[in-house]
Amino acid sequence: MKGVRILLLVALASWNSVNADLEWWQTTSVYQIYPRSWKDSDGDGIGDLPGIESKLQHLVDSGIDTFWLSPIYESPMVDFGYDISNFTSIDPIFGTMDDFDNLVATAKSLGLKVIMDLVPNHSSDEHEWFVKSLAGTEPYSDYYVWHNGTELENGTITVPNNWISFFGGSAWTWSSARQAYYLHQYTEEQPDLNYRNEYVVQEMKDIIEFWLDRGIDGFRVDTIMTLVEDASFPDEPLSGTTDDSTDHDYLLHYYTEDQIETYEVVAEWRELLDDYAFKTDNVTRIMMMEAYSNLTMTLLYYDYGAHFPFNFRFIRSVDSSSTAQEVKELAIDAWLDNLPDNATADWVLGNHDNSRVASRYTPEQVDALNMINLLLPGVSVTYYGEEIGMEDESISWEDTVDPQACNQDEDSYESNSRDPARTPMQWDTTTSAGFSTNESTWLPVNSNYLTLNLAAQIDADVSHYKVFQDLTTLRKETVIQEGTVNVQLLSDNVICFSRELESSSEDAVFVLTNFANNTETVSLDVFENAPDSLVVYIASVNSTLTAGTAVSRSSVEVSAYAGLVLRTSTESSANVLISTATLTLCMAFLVSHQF
Ligand SMILES: *[C@@H]1O[C@H](CO)[C@@H](O)[C@H](O)[C@H]1NC(C)=O
Ligand SMILES: *[C@@H]1O[C@H](CO)[C@@H](O)[C@H](O)[C@H]1NC(C)=O
Ligand SMILES: *[C@@H]1O[C@H](CO)[C@@H](O)[C@H](O)[C@H]1NC(C)=O
Ligand SMILES: *[C@@H]1O[C@H](CO)[C@@H](O)[C@H](O)[C@H]1NC(C)=O
Ligand SMILES: *[C@@H]1O[C@H](CO)[C@@H](O)[C@H](O)[C@H]1NC(C)=O
Ligand SMILES: *[C@@H]1O[C@H](CO)[C@@H](O)[C@H](O)[C@H]1NC(C)=O
Ligand SMILES: *[C@@H]1O[C@H](CO)[C@@H](O)[C@H](O)[C@H]1NC(C)=O
Ligand SMILES: *[C@@H]1O[C@H](CO)[C@@H](O)[C@H](O)[C@H]1NC(C)=O
Ligand SMILES: *[C@@H]1O[C@H](CO)[C@@H](O)[C@H](O)[C@H]1NC(C)=O
Ligand SMILES: CC(=O)N[C@H]1CO[C@H](CO)[C@@H](O)[C@@H]1O
Ligand SMILES: [Ca+2]
Ligand SMILES: [Ca+2]
Repeated sequence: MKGVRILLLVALASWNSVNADLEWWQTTSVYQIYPRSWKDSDGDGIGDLPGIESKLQHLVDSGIDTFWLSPIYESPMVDFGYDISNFTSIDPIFGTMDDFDNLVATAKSLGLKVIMDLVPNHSSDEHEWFVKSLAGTEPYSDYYVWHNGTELENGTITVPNNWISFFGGSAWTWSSARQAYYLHQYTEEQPDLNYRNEYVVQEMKDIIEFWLDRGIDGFRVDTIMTLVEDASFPDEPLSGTTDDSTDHDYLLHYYTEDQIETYEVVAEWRELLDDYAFKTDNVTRIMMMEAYSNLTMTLLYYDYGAHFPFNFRFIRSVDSSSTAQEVKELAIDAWLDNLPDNATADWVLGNHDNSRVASRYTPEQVDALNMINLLLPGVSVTYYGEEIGMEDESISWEDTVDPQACNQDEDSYESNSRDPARTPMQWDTTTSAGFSTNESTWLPVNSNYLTLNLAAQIDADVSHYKVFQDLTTLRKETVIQEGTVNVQLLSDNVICFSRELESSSEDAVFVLTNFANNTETVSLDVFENAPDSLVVYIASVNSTLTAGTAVSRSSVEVSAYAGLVLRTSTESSANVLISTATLTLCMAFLVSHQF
């Protein structure tokens, strides 16, 4: 009897959240944890795995289904873990392999999926492979992209071509040990791996399997667009957008990015992931791609087997000065209208390489943007701290640690620094915002933590966090998981999208977001199915209309930068109906299987 009850509960839980036709990942909400900054368990001022494990309940409380860990691998930390010296071990700063296994076990017990960062483009120069490659030891000699250099007329040997690193300056560094140049699209301590070498391809597949065997659910793949370069090493053309010949933007990256061979490697990984699921439990393991490429080349990852490439349109294509029309066209329609058939959309507002939402846009827009992120179809991706609207902190030159900023000087570092968006998570008002018992942390805690923190937002009647929780709860309803989407511009400043089920117009959800700093009154008449009267279901914190307020379809007041979710009623009648239906179905199932 106990077995039957458990089965019934499982059936109930899964019915409410997952449609039989959709796989777990297609509607999942992803949360990016930057491990150095989330929770420190041992007081050294740096976040770690036991710290993360101790706070997983926060993800459950926030309605998050999946978390992605930025790199925790062994690393000299030149690029904070994106320079890996051993792809299958944990850096002692973050803990041990046992700590990792415990974290995964706890995550599973809480129903959370775990995604690891895969950094295939390069390793650290301290990786054993590079050390052996430098020495010319086989089979490693060809593991990296080596070049003898170009001989000038007077006999001088110089760099192979004009390629520039993302962190500025030539992408080639001379090795006197090997008497050749090696390629590094990032820092010189991050030599690019050579995917034209079959051993390298196999090594990376073994690494993928190693982590799958430890129970993870997929990978977020770092800087995929730079994986393979043109084998004939041609100079890249000038972009004409900057005169600074050391700046990565000085060139158009026709030969170092978006090569078709890169996509072919991705297709092989997809095959591996599918085979793995088939061999084990038939639960899909996913691959999400980080590529700052143009729309065509980004979407092409779908065709080659990525579950989804990150949709960076809200980061790269629009900003706080964009009009509502630009946001609709460039950030929303461009993605939805160009997706391949049956592809799963995704929405990303921020990450550890970009200013926080509250700073890139305004603090007032945090809730409206979270509404877009969490209520449009497909996957949502939330950077840690965005659920409470954390803000960038300005970091002094002395405290700056990001290599991309340290490469600059005191006058120019700020525009290149990614540190302001990487400060510790603001849990509460205790020492270091509850992040660490150490008063000194690897990056300073934002000075606003006494007022802006999770505990305060849990206590408040109205807060960014409360809005976030309401949104993730709504997100689990069928109308958001499966409903159609219709995006309309209601005025110069207000975008509205509806989510509807064909079976029931009762459940329709209308999401209005005002991109201007003034109140707008709009009509929903363009939505033919919109009922005459609606109720505010969720409102952003400074909205003049608050949850529970009745509104008429022909005149809805949306205050400055506000977001509103409207429905026919404040009750979610759908859930009650579904539960009853599920019970009946479950009973039928139990009876038919003669439990
Ligand atoms: C506190 O953090 C600083 C670095 O921010 C570190 O130097 C110090 O050792 C830490 N204190 C303890 C007790 O670990
Ligand atoms: C990585 O670390 C593991 C565990 O310490 C070790 O067994 C393995 O040989 C290392 N691999 C490389 C390539 O250094
Ligand atoms: C590079 O130089 C080495 C030794 O100097 C030589 O064996 C090799 O063939 C050269 N490679 C190319 C592509 O010219
Ligand atoms: C060879 O020519 C290059 C480019 O013209 C110049 O920069 C370099 O100084 C010359 N080297 C010698 C030894 O003359
Ligand atoms: C996975 O699915 C395939 C095809 O439906 C089936 O043959 C196989 O037995 C399943 N494997 C497991 C472990 O369920
Ligand atoms: C996108 O990038 C590819 C590869 O660099 C290029 O061929 C294509 O013309 C670009 N498309 C647009 C619309 O810029
Ligand atoms: C899209 O999904 C539908 C329904 O599952 C299926 O019939 C169709 O073949 C799919 N299209 C593509 C291009 O995969
Ligand atoms: C909300 O309004 C109050 C009072 O006008 C203001 O102090 C606060 O900054 C606003 N907060 C947000 C997130 O809009
Ligand atoms: C919005 O308008 C208010 C009142 O006019 C002003 O105080 C505030 O600075 C404006 N906010 C932005 C982000 O422009
Ligand atoms: C968003 C992201 O993860 N960006 C990373 C891309 O790869 C480089 C090099 O590995 C990192 O420096 C970035 O942080
Ligand atoms: Ca620590
Ligand atoms: Ca590469």
